[in-house]
Amino acid sequence: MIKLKITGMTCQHCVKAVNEALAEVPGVEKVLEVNLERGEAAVEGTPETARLLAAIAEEGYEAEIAA
Ligand SMILES: [Cu+2]
Repeated sequence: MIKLKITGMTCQHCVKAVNEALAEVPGVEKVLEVNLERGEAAVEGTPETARLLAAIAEEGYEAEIAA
């Protein structure tokens, strides 16, 4: 599982956009959660982390890998 910290999400539309963006990254088997309140997301699979971050950035949010 890869956990991400995401800043900039303000509503369920953002959650949906992030969810769909993550799901399209090669190597992502499943988006486990995108949490608006905590600004977190988790995916299952073996994607390149740089591509996860880029996919979120393309939607207009900032992301980093959560330790
Ligand atoms: Cu929104």
